[in-house]
Amino acid sequence: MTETVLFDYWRSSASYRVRIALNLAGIPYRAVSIDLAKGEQRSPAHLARNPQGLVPVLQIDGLQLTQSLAILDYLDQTRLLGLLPTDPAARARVQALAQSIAVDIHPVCNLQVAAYAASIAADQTTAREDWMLRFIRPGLQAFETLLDTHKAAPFCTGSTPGLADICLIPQLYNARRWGVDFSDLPRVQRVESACSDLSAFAAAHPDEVG
Ligand SMILES: N[C@@H](CCC(=O)N[C@@H](CS)C(=O)NCC(=O)O)C(=O)O
Repeated sequence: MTETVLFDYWRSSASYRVRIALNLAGIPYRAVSIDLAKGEQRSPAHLARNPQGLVPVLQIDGLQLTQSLAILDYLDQTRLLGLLPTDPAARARVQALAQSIAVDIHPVCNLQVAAYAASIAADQTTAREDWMLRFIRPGLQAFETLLDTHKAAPFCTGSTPGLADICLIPQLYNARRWGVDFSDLPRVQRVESACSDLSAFAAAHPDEVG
């Protein structure tokens, strides 16, 4: 069997998603840090792994995979994690929750996007924080409303953790990092509490791997 290697960065939300899924799957892996603060994602060695210059990259089963959602899908399908329901309508709802974070919030708050926005801001003192607040807070408020519609518990969409939880928890870490308050979002907080009780989530936390 080939060794599973995750090229990641401790604070990267997209990497954090994959760490959670690898833990849920019980797959031992070696983590190789790509230091985003030092620009290692743009090194020739990393660009050879991922021409996008992003983490995570996962080497598994003789494959080299990029894009966290694609990696989660691969792990779900090959390790039968049950991250998505089989019913098409329920599946679409879970994907909508997950994508509201991974497709809508996360990309505009990515390192290079936020850094560029801050660099062209008139007042640069709080530009990065203002940018994060501008996108993360409404995104989480909408997520709370979507959760309210589902009325599932204790996780986003039921009694077991799924794709939406895997996307939410790293986004909450990121929100705290940038001082975005979500103490008024009770459903989001309940999901966070349920996930933090699971070792797969706890062991993937940036403080555990950084
Ligand atoms: N859609 C990609 C996004 C990956 C991504 O944005 N990764 C960030 C860290 S969370 C990164 O590598 N940023 C490096 C940079 O902006 O230079 C995925 O889900 O894997």
